[in-house]
Amino acid sequence: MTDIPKSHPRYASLVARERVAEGVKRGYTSIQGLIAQGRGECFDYLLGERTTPSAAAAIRAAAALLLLARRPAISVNGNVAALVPEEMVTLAQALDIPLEVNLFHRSEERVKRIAALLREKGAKDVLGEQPDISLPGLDHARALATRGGIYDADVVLIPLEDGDRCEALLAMGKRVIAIDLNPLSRTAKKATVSIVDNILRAVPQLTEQVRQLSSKPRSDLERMLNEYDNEKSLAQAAQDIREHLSSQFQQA
Ligand code: PTJ
Repeated sequence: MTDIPKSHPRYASLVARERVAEGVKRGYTSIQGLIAQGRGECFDYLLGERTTPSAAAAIRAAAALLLLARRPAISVNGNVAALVPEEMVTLAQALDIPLEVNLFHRSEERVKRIAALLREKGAKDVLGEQPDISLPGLDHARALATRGGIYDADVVLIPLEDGDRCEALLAMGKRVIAIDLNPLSRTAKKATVSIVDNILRAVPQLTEQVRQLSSKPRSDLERMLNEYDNEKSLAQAAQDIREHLSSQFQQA
């Protein structure tokens, strides 16, 4: 990887870029993943590269939803594997649930490499290498699922994807948590809870919230979830972008 000095003003963003590039070199990440990272970077820039208060509220609602779930599951794609492999393993361990590799640009080699990476980072339960069923209504590789994992889950975390799987999962009666810096994405708009934040910042905070809320009674978690409104949260993200932009131009 390119050696980026910590003093560089764009250190965090450059390190993320390096991780995704490294993911491509090591065979975890698709070449298209580089473009997806660029789109994410752009929205992160517009948001001011921070976890906004509305994203923090979404993270809290997502933690409540995961804790209320009977059987939650987490989906991992090539960009997620490149950016936050350890953090995803820690989240799965905090919830005692499986990680399932699910790819849009699927190749068996890439699935194997991602699964091996997650196991190397300490994951006990990794699914996705032998999908045994398809999600109805999707005719691409993201439909492939595993019984006991995403297919049987009642709540699914789907970070970094903008597509039709969110709708397919909702149509099956599941609730969906998205992590997506683009508040305009189809997935962000459709998901039950959309965290508009960089996955690098969001996942450690999500794990922290899961730990903090795990001792709360279900009624408190249900109240937190009922108070959350995804449409309002996305509108607030758009407002956060407008405010950040105008603050930048006022300073100039
Ligand atoms: O590994 P595969 O084959 O499953 O492919 C993964 C990608 C990401 C290439 C695939 O899912 C894809 O093409 O995704 P999209 O449609 O580009 O959507 C990715 C979304 O994630 C976009 O809305 C980006 O803004 C957002 N995004 C990108 N990087 C980040 C991000 N959101 C949060 N944190 C990021 N670091």
